[in-house]
Amino acid sequence: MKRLFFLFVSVLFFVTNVKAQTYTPTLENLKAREVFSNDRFGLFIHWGPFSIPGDGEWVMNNRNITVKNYRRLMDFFNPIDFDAAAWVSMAKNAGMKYITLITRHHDGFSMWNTKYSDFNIMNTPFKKDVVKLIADECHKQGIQLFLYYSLLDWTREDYPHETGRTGQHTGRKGKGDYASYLQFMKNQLTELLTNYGTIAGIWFDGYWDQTAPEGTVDRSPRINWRLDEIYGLIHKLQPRCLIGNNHHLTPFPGEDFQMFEKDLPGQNRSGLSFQQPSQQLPLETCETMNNSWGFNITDTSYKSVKELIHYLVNAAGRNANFLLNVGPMPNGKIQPEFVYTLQEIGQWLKENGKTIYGTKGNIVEPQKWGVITAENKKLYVHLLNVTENETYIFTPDLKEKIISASTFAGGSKVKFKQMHEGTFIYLDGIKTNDTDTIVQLNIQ
Ligand code: JFZ
Repeated sequence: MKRLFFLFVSVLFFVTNVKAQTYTPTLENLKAREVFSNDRFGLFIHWGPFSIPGDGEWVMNNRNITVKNYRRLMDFFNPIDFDAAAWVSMAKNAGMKYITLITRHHDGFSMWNTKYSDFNIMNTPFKKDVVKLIADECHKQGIQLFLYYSLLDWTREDYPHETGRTGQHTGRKGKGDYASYLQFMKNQLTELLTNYGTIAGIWFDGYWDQTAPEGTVDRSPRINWRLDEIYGLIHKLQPRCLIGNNHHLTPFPGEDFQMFEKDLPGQNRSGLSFQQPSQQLPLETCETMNNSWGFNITDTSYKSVKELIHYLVNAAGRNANFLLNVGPMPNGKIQPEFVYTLQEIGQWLKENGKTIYGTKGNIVEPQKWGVITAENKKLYVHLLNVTENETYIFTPDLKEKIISASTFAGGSKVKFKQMHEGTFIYLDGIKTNDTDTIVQLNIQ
């Protein structure tokens, strides 16, 4: 009898699991994935009361600030210089096609008018719904909006904090209650997907709080997140809304894109990216302008315009979007160093965007000299690292027959020799560019 019961339970478990594993994206969702893949460049915005101490968005955890003390920040959040229109046009002028906005980070503060938590923007002196201001402006200026939403919460009592890797010193005493926390998240996500127009995607983060660290063999979660319920709700409310989750694992059923943090797909320099790039889903990689996501007043390790353009080109060459972050200041302004860099990238994209937007990558393995992007009957060979005395580069495995080659800028003829083993492209006589010399190959 007991045996039979176990059999019954395992069959039931199997059946429900199989059900959870099936996800058939709608046609409009598949279309949205394609649009997203073509976008190639977006703006990540980490902003909230955590910006005030000028010590990054992890300040609550890193400085062991209790919930009681952290709540004081709510009384200080009054960004008098915030101008949603200026942020959105800055992103557009940088050549970005979407914005991914923090709506609620690990500190649990909600940047919109939510009914489900009093720890929200309406209870600051600012008293304005930031998600609404930015969403309206994005819709007006025709740029897509993704919302970042943290699964991890350092403030709420019902978040299963006992098993969490972080947020252990915020003064919570009670026991977590995941059923209650899950309901809270569903309520909030329903608000976000109902009151702010079309939401292009939801960017989840914090799953890893309930697993052993990256690089550990067993990364199974300590709680059952029941993500299928959350994903189902999102796709029910807005079927084309793309779901991504920064869990640093192979994508789960129900997810529509795969993300990498501080690494190009296939790389693992950060120690966060052990996962293999998906062959089916659109890819995205996010990176910071200095070394911080949220505003950090002492972090001046700004990446150069050239480095960031290289990151964008390298991402496109690996079939991935680049989500570039800014951490605006507590007054609502974006620091001039970031504004300048974005302007310069925008200028570069005005001239060279044709070789990035709507292209495909992974034409050949990334090479020492750079990468190739492809569009229609054209291949764009991006020479990112060639020295002046190099007289040719060699690219392996081009399947298509090259008809002609020229520089993308200026269109002067480029000599090449295509053979069975690969192709030589000769650099003598062509004007190279310190950032990226692009050779266009017209193919059959
Ligand atoms: C996460 C956030 O914690 C971070 O604040 C930022 O929003 C970034 C985009 O995403 O970064 C991580 C993810 C995983 C770990 C640490 C930071 N981890 O596993 O320790």
